[in-house]
Amino acid sequence: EPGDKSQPRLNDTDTIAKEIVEKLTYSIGKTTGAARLHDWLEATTLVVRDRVIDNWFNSTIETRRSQAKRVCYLSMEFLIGRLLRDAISNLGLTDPIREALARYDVELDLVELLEPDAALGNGGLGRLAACFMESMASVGVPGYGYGIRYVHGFFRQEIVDGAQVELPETWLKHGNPWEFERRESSYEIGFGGKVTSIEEGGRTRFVWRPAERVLAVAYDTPAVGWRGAHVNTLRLWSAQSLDPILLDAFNAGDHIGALLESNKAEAITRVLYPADSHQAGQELRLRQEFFFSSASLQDIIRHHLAQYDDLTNLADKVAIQLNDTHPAVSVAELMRLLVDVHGMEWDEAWTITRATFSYTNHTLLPEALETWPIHLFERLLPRQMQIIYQINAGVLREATQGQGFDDRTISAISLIDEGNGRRVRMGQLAFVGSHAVNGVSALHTELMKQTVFHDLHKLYPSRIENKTNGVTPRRWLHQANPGLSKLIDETIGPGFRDDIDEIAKLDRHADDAAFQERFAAVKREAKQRLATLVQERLAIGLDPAAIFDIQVKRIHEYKRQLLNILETVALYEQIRSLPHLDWTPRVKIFAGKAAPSYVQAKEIIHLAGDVARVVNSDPTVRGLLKVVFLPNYNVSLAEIIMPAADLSEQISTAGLEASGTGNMKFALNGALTIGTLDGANVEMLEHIGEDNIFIFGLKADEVAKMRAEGHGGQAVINGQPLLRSAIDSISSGVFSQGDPGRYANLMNSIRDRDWWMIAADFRAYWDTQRRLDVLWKDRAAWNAIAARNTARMSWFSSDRSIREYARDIWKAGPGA
Ligand code: 26R
Repeated sequence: EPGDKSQPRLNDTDTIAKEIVEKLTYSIGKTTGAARLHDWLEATTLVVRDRVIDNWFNSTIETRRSQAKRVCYLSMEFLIGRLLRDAISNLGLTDPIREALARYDVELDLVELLEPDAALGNGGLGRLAACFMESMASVGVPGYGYGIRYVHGFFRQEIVDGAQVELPETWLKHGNPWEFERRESSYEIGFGGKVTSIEEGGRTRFVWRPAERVLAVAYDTPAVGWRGAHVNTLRLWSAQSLDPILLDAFNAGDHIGALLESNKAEAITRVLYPADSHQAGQELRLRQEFFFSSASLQDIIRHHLAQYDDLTNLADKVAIQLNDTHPAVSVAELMRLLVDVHGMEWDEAWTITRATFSYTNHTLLPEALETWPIHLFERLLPRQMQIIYQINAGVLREATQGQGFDDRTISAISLIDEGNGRRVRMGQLAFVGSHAVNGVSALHTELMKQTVFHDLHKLYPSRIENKTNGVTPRRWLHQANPGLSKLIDETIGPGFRDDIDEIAKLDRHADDAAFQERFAAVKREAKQRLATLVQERLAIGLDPAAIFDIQVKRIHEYKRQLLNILETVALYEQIRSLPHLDWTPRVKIFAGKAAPSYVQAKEIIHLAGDVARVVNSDPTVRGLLKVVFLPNYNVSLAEIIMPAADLSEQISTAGLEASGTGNMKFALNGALTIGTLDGANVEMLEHIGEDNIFIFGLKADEVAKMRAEGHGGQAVINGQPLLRSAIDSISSGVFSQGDPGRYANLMNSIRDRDWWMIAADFRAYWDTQRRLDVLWKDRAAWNAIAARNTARMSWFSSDRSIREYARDIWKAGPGA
């Protein structure tokens, strides 16, 4: 019986070695002598996969048997990265597999490196979804991730002549052993067409007749929890044409035309949109959003009806989490399915819909909030548009009856923005269609109430709550940092691997000199690993004795890589003019991708590279300052970078970073943080303690106030010679010889509007950096702080986040 726990597979080295050779022989058709590293990867993956599948069946059967409530996490992005090491580690197979491969002179670490990095996401939101999948499985929440199986994930970044170049990413090139196509789980998705109505038993029934139909086909990937106890499913949808070839056209000799429709259908899931800053309003993006929303909801309903008589108890048996507004059209689509397809009364359907959905907001940036032109929405999704009008009428009725809602507040609440050529506001739709709406850090949640959702919050005052983000300690500590994990094992025992809160026991050791030294040795090794990578990829030599000062994340004005670069230039100039001072050696490392159409972000990448070239070739700062821009930042690179940082840069303009999760990965791995009081940094300060984190700069309310008062940069710059000189050098072409105008726009934006408070925060940032220089010289003090960071980060585990969602929002999972 497959999945039968009474006959568990053996996990000793002999058994594993035998199975790997068997897979190599019979599934791949290679002898051990002829096998290439890729073949070993495939064989190893298949052996691990068998064990995953056993547990997967058990989990699925158990969820069904117990009629447990399921959590469906709808997300346009799942930035899962590589899966083999995660599965091996969570199943406790690391040693036997390493030893089994070693018998054939194959190194597990090298095999793992060959797996493509699945980059089905842009950044924070997508990586959070991946951490949540792992934590749901680890905590034992029956979870289903629903998303899109992009053929091309997030683009590969190359730097050519200093500028970012985007290249297509092809993770499926060699096939994907982790996914299972489920042809039987296919659904039709409609677009366009007409809505007709029929009178039926005193009730008007609406029928949508789409002009186009596309097939959504499911691909399932198992998500393995810690110790393999629970395995959940990530179900990604792929678009296929219903008629692969239009026979009439084909037979008439139009061979190309016969394929047009299938190309158009399959284009829906071809590529991930690489923008995370400005919503462009592209039709294909709206098609993607509806495509995966409708497929997921049809799947959820079919699943439900296979187990229960009708849909009246839907909200008791499923919770659907909307990861930002990208799947927000689901609110209208579920209403359509309940009312038009399953014949439910509007009011009952609305009650069920609200009770089923909840919504997480991940950004307050006005330019990133999704709205769709009414004419586009109406053309593509005519019935959903009608439903949105009807939902809106109900909400506005409630508001008009409420106290203190004037015309301004009512138009702010409306799902339709009448101001900008009439648009559908997806945030409002997600909000009113959900019983719970959450922000991703305490500060962000507070700002949601004060800004974007101010008026909806007044109408529904108990709907918004906070759920601070977290990261999975399995990937970001156990797997990424085996050296540190081993040291923790040896210091406080292995209990922290099952219960991350036990890591707090390290605190007692933070002041112990012997422990500090071992902690520093682990850090040093990780830095050496990163230095080797930088040497190999960029031919830049880094000294692990220097502070590794790292900022890795998407390139964005609000994240202020530019502030970091200006401080680097100022430091460079100071070292040059005062070379005999006792400078602390530093390595400044940057990595991150810019949205292809984000001009300023691309200029920032160019500037980082230009500064790196000049600084790294200047003998006067040799041994004191190095600058590196590492191309193609992704999950796999992050796994090498996080353990190697001494200093983590979390320096966004206060009020703009919803949470941040890189901040958590760095601190967990013993980096000190230099940061603003923004996002989850605020809560990190509370947990780590103010002596162990380096906070500087304006606070969110001060930023808002200065912006309102029309702050500009020039006056500040005039009073700060270091900043002034750095800006002047960049403007005069010191770093862009032969092209002095290259950074004119970037520099002028600081002089004029200083919207991101770079000039305003420069001095505080510089001073804090110099305090860190001094601290570095007292290595015991630095190491003690670093160890306390690791000891005090357990609250930022995504297990804690998931338990809070499960308890407060989903009412699902163990103990529900
Ligand atoms: C609409 C479209 C252009 C778009 C906008 C924004 C697409 C994607 C995004 C990404 C945003 C929503 C995002 O990733 N936000 C990040 O979410 C993380 C997880 O909650 C936070 O840690 C991080 O602060 C936030 O920027």
